[in-house]
Amino acid sequence: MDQTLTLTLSREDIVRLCERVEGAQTRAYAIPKLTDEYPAMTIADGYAVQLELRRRFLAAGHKQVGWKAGLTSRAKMKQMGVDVPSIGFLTDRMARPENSAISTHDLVHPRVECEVAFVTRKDLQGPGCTRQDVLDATDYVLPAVEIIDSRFSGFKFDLPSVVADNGSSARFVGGGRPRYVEDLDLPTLGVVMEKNGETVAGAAAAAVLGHPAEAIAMLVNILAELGEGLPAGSFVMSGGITEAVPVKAGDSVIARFQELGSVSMRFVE
Ligand code: OOG
Ligand code: MG
Repeated sequence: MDQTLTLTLSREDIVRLCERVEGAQTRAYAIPKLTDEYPAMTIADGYAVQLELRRRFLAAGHKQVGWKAGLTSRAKMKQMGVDVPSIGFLTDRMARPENSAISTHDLVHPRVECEVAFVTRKDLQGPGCTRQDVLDATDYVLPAVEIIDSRFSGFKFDLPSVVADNGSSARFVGGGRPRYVEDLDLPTLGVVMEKNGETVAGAAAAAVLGHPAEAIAMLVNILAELGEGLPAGSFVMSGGITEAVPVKAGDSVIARFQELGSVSMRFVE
C-alpha cells in the first residue's frame, strides 16, 4: 500500500490533534505543525483529522456548502514547498459577502488568493473522474477570493499538517458574474489581484493544473479515496491561480477576472 495512504494515528491521537487544530482555528492562535510531535504522520492521517474536524463543525450546526482544492498551481506549490494538491471542506460560516468588511481579529495571519469556483448541477463520483466529467456536471463558474489562514507558526507546514488544518481554509468570497463554462476558454482567462490599488499578483487560470476543471476532478478522486462523492449543488474552489498575498486590517483587495468580473473586500480589526 502507498505509505501516504496508511493510517498511523490511533483514534485517540486523531481526536487529540483535531482538538488542537479546532482550538487554534476558533481562537485564532498559531501552533507548531503537527508533524513536529508526530513525524510519522501521513496524508491519510491528515485527512482523518480533517474529517473529525468536519464532523464536529457539522454537529455544532455548521452547514457544509462544498469543498476546496488547494496547492493546485505551481506558484502555490512553490510558495508553500509542497508538491501534491490537497482538499478541504467549506462551510456556511466561512462565507463572506462581496464588498464586505472582513474581520482579522479572529484570524492568525490571513492571505488572499484568486480562484475560479465551480457550482455543480450533477453528482460527481470518483475514482476516474475526468476534466470532461467535471465540465459536463458544472452548472456555472464564478470568480472567488479565498482568505486562507494557516494555523501553523510562520505559515510553514507539510502536507499531513496542512490537510489536518483543513487546507488552511478560513473565509471565502464568491462574486462577480456567474458564467456558463461552455461560453469561456477557462485556461486563457486572466486574473489580477490588486491590494490597496496596486497590482500584487496576476496569472492565467491555466496555472491551475492546465485547466481549473482538472483540479475539481482531482478533488473528486481524492473524495472517492475518503469514501465520498461530490453532491450536485456543491460550491467548489479550484485553488489559487497565483501565490497568496498577506493582508491586514486596513487593506482593501480587488480580484479582477477577465470575463467573470471582479470580487472586492476590505479588511478591518
Ligand atoms: C494551503 C491551502 C492552499 C490553494 O488555493 O492553493 C490553497 C496553503 O497554502 O495554506 O487554498
Ligand atoms: Mg485556496
